[in-house]
Amino acid sequence: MSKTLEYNNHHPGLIRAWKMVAFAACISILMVFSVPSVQAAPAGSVLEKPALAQEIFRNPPLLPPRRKATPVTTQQNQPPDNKVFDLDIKYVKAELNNPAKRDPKDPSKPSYDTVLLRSYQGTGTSEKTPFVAPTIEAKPGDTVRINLNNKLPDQPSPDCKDSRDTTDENVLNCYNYNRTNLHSHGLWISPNGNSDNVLLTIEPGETFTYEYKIPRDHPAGTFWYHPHRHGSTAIQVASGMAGAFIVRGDRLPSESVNGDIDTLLNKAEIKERILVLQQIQYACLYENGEIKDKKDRKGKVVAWVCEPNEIGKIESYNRFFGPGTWGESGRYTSINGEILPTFKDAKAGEIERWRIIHGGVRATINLEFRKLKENPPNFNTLKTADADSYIGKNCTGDPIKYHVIADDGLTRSQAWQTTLTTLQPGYRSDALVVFPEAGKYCVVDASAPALGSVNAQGESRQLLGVVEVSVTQDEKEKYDIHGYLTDKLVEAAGNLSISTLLKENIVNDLKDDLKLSAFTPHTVIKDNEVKGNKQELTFFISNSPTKFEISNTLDTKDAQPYDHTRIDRKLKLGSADEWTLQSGAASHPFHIHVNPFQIVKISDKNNKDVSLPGAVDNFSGTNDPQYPGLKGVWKDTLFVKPNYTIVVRTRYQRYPGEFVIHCHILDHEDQGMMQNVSIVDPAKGAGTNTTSHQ
Ligand SMILES: [Cu+2]
Repeated sequence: MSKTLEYNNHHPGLIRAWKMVAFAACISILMVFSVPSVQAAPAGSVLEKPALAQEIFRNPPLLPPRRKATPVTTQQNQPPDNKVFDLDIKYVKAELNNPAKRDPKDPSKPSYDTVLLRSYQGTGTSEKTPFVAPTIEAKPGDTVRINLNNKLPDQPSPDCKDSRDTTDENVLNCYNYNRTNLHSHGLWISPNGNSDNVLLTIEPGETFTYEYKIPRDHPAGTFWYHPHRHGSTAIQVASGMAGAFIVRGDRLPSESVNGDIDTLLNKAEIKERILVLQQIQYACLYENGEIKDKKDRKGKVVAWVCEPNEIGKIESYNRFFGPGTWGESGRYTSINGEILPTFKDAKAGEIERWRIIHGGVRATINLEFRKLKENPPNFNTLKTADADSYIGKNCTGDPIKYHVIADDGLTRSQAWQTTLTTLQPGYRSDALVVFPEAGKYCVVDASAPALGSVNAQGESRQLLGVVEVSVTQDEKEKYDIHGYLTDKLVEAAGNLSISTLLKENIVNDLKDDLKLSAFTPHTVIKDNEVKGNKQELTFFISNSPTKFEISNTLDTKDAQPYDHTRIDRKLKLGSADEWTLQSGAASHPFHIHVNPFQIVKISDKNNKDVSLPGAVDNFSGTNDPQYPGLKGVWKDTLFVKPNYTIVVRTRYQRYPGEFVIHCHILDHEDQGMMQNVSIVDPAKGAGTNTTSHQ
């Protein structure tokens, strides 16, 4: 145990992994059978305090006042498991389908590019799709251990031309690209020790065991994991190093405690799909490191190209990231490691739960489903530049209505009916989808306006894949989806093993426009909990030289790039803050580790609240669908556009320690758009990162 002493008084920042290994081994033995501490959350009963109700209802919207709503804390029916994953990180050479290239032997078929990319290999990985990480599934109460074995070479790739001799941690440096670590994005677990700690480095050749003790009251939902070492995050995530992390719950709601939405959906026998969306942005390079591309007559790059004998790689930030690069690459957003996949086993009228994870870097996804007309031209050789026209001619059905039930893994208090969901990098969306009739449906990524996109130049419409829907007796062509879904969920609620009174409440909730109040994981953060506590944050990009920065105020003059030795914010354990988020240059997805936040308000410059359901967000001239309906929603990642003011609230309910907030355009994060925050227990003072799991 003597190694644990090395934790004392360390500077925040990049702890070398060798210090951690012995420590991890020691605490593993101690922690495996111990019980994670469960700290009671403030009760959210509005009935108990009727005088407050008026004030509370104004902002943000609340759960219906007729029932209590507290975080789920009941014991899982199943005992906790200890799950172990072995993940090697190494270069993998594989063939990636490239619809823009034709098979010389059969031009009706696509060809492929050979690529050599960093990849997770090990438990649950597939040879066919090496550039997506395996899905990790766990229950609240489980301990998940991931043996991360960094087998990347201890030297920069010969193809890398990025600056190698700088000591500036925000200047991209080839020597960093094979360093790594792991982040469990959205998990509500400790940021310390060998838990969700992204402030350490696992060097090439080192092995490190991450151990996630998922508390018993952890929400069930859709989360994900990816590398997060400052300076190599974008390169590694863009190579496909990202996977789903699903927490499944079987806790029924009770009169005093909320339950898992899984219990209701399982009763309704709803099938699910897990979809990890990624942008794998490989290129073939000239000897000088420049990307081989194809230009149109006006000299505009229309695609990156690889000859048959060449190998596509991601070894540099030069032209790989930045505004417009994803579009010009002509690459495709992959789903679960496949390009333009066909989902074959859907049935008309069946409700499916789509757990959608944006695990990519440089595209905004606006998800729609549209019926594909009969006998369409083949889409397996569709170039991204031709996708808009193909969709316009062939995906001619109206976008189908579907219902979002969770954002970033956290169940909404009411299902949100929509025809389009915006997923920025890091976002998750759980949607209940019903394909109303047999046939084929296009999975469409609708166009995004410039300021609504992480590409900063707007994005054209793309095809992501196709769903083949077979006919059943229950074809729902003639039904309205909202009513059909309500009926199915009401029927399922009737079969839950809960008290008659609660069942009645849940049924009434569902009939009241699909409210899900009995299944939300977090209580509303009210004014009297925030007590006027404030945090301010502004993203900024300063010029000459370019610096990616964050300000602790709403003034861009205070913005600074990341410094691993600096704690940017000290936050008080047990308290709640209201955060005001802005951007002084371009749009950036704000992500905070560990504790999620609740959206209070998103205002444009005219002070119009565009987070309200039904709001029209057209301040920049183009209609942007991403904000309306987000009021009151809990998330861990949220897009911040310039000229908008976003107000969110978060509580630091447990887990003292140090972690980060950052822009989820990961190349921005790598270049300095990140801050260290420390949650300090007022009873114990600073230096809390000497503890391990809380
Ligand atoms: Cu950014």
